[in-house]
Amino acid sequence: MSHGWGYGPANGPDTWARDYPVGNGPRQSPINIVPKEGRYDSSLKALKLKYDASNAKGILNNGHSFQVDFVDDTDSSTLTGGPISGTYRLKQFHFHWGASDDRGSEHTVSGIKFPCELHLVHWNTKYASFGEAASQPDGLAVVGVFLKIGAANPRIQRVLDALDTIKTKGKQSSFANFDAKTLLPGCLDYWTYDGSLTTPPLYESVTWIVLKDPISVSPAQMDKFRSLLFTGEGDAPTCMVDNYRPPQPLKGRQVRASFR
Ligand code: E5Z
Ligand code: ZN
Repeated sequence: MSHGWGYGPANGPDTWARDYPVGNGPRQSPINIVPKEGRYDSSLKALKLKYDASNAKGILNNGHSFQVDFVDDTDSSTLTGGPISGTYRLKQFHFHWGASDDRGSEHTVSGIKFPCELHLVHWNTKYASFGEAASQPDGLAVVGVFLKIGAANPRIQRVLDALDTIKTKGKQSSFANFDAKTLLPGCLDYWTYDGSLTTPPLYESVTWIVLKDPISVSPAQMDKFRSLLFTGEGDAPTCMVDNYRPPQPLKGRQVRASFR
């Protein structure tokens, strides 16, 4: 691809496997979750998220989404428990969303799409760095949280207010003192399965942990996501919307549920 991967007709998800053949592999993400086919596993532990607000570092428009980045040189913001062994450190969170509220999530539940999906990305500290972990089969754990339309969510507003400072691709600004745990729903029941990055390089390195319960955002808050641009300053502007990969073949994988 002469212009790199994206979400348009010429460089979107249907084209990615040409440059990233693992995109046709056995454990690609996202998937459609069919609750009645998820097997309750009583051996699954409760998720433990220990996040330190002071690890929040910056916010970046990477041209595909925006991400809030965290300092990850100590074990002060970690994910343990759930389906994983050992300790995974929080690296960043980001979102995927639609051009309208009838689509935007990557995972679907019984074929139903949500307007947005939050991904909290963690790496396994048995490896030396995120970069090393990112291509290992047990390297990453991503917690996925669906957003649904409802009441305005005051806990996400500070993130949305920062988007004015990173409208175009490549812009970043400081984003300090933010506890990502405030973005999670009250109940941490989840589905889990072995999958991949949902963007190139599509590495099959992710233990997916998808929360059953969504969080709420208002229609006006969803519109704020759509005020970002895929394009850089000085380019012809293209709104950052529909930055999701559709569900991929399950290929015999088992989805487990932490709840009955
Ligand atoms: N949508 S997602 O949660 O599946 C997801 C999460 C993280 C990435 C992509 C999708 C991601 N992409 C960057 C490319 C990468 O991190 O994985 N690079 C790894 C190598 C590296 C130094 C990173 N080397 N830093
Ligand atoms: Zn993602």
